[in-house]
Amino acid sequence: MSAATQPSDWTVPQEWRAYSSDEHAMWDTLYARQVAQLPSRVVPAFMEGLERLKLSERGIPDFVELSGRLRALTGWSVVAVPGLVPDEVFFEHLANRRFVAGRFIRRPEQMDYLQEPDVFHDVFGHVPLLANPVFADYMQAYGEGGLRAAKLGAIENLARLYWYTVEFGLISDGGALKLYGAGIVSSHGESVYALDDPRPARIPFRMERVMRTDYEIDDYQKNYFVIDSFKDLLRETLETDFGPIYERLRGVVPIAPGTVLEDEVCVG
Ligand code: HBI
Ligand code: FE
Repeated sequence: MSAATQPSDWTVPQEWRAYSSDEHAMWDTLYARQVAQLPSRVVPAFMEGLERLKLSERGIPDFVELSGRLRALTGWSVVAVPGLVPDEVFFEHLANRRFVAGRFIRRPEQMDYLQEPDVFHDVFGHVPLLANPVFADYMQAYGEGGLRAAKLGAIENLARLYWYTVEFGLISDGGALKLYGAGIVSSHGESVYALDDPRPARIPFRMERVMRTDYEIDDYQKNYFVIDSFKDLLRETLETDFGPIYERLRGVVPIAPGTVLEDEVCVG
C-alpha cells in the first residue's frame, strides 16, 4: 500500500486465506513447543485464555473469528498491522481496546529470534491475557496513559512500564513465581531462563523504579520485575499520577539493566 492510501490507523486486512500450509505449520510447531513447557510456569489466567479463545485449534488464527470470541469476553478485538506502528497509533488502538498484531509469521531460520513482532509473538504471547478482565483493563489504561505521556514528552518512561510488565513481567502467584509477559511466554528459551536461571535479578515491582530502568531488546533480560497481582498493577496504574513521576525523571540518569538497589530484596 502506498503512503498516500495508508489508513491513519495503520490497519490492513489479515488476508488469512493467503497463508501457506508451511506458514500454518510454523504456528503449530511454535505452539506445540510452548504448550509443552508453559502450564506449570505461566500464570493460570494465560492457560485459561488459550482455552477460552480456542487458540489450541490448528494453524494461524483468523483475526475475525478470534476477535468475535475476545469481544464477547472483554470487549477487545485484534486488528492486523504490517509491522511496528508509531507509538501514538499504537496507544490509540489500545485505548480503544484494539490489539494490533503483525500478520506475518517468522521463517524457519528465525525460530528463536526475530526483531519485529510476528503473529506468533503478538497473538500467542499477548492475546490470551486480553481474555482476563483485569488485565484487559490494564492494557486499556496503558494505552490511555500512552496518549497522555506523548503529550508530556515522556513516552520513553511509559515504554519501560510496558516492557517490564506486558512484555517481560513476572507475577507472584500465591508465593510461586510465574510468567505473564508476552516476550517471555512466546520465547522457548526465555520462558525457562526467566524462572530457572540464577543470573537475572527478580525485583519487586515499583512504578517509578521501573520507569527509570533502561532495557535491552536483543538478549534475555538481566532483570525482571515481579507484581503481586493484575489487580494491584491495574490499581496502581489508575491511581498514580504519572505527571510528577515524569517531572522527577526528566534529566535523571536511567538505572542500568541488572542493577539491584540497596533497598531491594530479590524474589525467587
Ligand atoms: N507497534 N505493532 C506494534 N506492536 C508494538 O508492540 C508496538 C508498536 N509500536 C510502538 C510500541 N509497541 C511501543 O514502542 C510502545 O509501547 C511505546
Ligand atoms: Fe509484544
